[in-house]
Amino acid sequence: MTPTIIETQAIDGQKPGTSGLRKKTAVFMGPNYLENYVQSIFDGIGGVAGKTLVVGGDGRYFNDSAIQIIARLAAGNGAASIIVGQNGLLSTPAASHLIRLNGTDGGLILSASHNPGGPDADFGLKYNTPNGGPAPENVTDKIYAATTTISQYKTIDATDIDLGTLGETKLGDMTVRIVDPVANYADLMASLFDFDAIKALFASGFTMRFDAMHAITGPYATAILEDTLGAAKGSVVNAVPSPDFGGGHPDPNPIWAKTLVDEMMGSDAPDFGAASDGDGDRNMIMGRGIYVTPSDSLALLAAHATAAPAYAGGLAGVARSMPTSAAVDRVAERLGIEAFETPTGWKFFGNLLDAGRVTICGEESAGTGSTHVREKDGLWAVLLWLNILAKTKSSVKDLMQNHWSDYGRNYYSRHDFEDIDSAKAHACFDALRAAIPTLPGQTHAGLTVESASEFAYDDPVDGSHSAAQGLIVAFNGGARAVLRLSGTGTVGATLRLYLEALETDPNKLTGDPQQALSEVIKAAHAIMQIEAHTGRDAPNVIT
Ligand code: VG1
Ligand code: CO
Repeated sequence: MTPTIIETQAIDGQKPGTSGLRKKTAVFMGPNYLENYVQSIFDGIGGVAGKTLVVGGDGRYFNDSAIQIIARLAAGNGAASIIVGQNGLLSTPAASHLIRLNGTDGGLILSASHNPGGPDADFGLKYNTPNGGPAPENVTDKIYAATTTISQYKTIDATDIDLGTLGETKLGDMTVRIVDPVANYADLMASLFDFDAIKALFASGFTMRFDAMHAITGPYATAILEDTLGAAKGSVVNAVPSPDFGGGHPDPNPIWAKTLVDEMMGSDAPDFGAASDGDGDRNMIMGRGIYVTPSDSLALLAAHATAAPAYAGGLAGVARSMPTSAAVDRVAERLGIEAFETPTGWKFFGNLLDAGRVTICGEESAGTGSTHVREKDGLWAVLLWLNILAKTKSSVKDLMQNHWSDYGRNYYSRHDFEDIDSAKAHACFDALRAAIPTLPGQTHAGLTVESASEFAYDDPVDGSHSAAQGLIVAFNGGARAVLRLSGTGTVGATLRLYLEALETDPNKLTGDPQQALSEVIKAAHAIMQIEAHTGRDAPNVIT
């Protein structure tokens, strides 16, 4: 079938951020916006003629129409085939798995992840490479360059694909395979974990609540937790993905998953609570009466991973993003394995995972994952926790408290100042950057600055260099404050202030993090002058 060539013009601002391109839905639906970006992805990766791609998304508003447009462009560009989740749905980790399982030339994931969805909210698109992981910077740079010089795109004249029917069809000369979004992923999970032990745990009366937040993990969690592992019916709530996530904000943290937090802190709390985000790659973990901070969850999973068959032979190494607490580093030290510190964003873990240098990695933003795919994976983290709970026969609270007694506790919190005027946020950030040389030796709120630096990363596998990855102020005694500008927002700017202090006194391990960090918070504000720059004296989200 002869492709149709459509003339177009470059559109400003199609620059991928921390995880793909995210914009207001209306922007993505604007004339040629999606078409330009998809053609630029294809051009940036050297064309898709004869190639196979996985395509799927988190089901947010515009997901299905966008897939039809992408399919026509793929056919117009001569792709051999596309593998699409039924009804256009695929969680991000499931898409990563399908890319790897089928040895495809990568995939397109439609999601703005934890950002809200709907006609007035956010949409996003990212390209994942053949290893199943988000495209690294050298690839996204080429894609962005292509968006600035594009003059035409190739599509075909064809009617929509029937996304609802499983099986193979044709779109022009291209084969379209519609697959069950859950089945292969569920098989993968069964191959990693001791499902019999988890079944026995549920059979013994263990209770859990999983909040899918009206997003993509609903069908996955229902199939795996309830139908396969025997969690009581109704354990999974908000399980039907909706285009606007039930009007909510599908970000699994104590603010947006407050209903779950209230239940877990209440008198009738289940034994275990969890939630995932819009596209299924994040996790929030709770026990009865306890919220597990993502950095602690990463450390605990690393310490106990051998409970699961997939990791019984031990871990090759671990990695965390720079702003993530150092709790996992001390586990690695004890285990005698390597620990890596990478910039924010999953794309930086790919090389380490591919090279077999690390087995488990994670971020403070509730992302945890392993070698099984090349994305963070919310349900995977939940299942590893369940496997550990089944094997140790401990409660979440006991596991965490024993962990802190053993290793000390890295008190940790992230304060987000969202929706700030972009110029003001950048001025605040730039002022701190400029002050770096003068900070060491200064004392604020009783804390003396030991060092201040801007984080840069040299990838130990391919040697690539990534500059400007966040500002670190380290204090004597091991506490630190980190400042970053978010790369996933769609309006204004978000300043993220990450706070951490290590406590090893056995009598001070069960305090409130905001209390334990109060000196660091004061010192950070004195140094960073966030209020003077932005007019905001308090964060609007604390995790
Ligand atoms: C945020 C998180 C980061 C995460 C990224 C994508 O990025 O901080 O850790 O990898 O979102 O997660 P930023 O640049 O806004 O801080 V997801 O689940 O939104 O794809
Ligand atoms: Co996500």
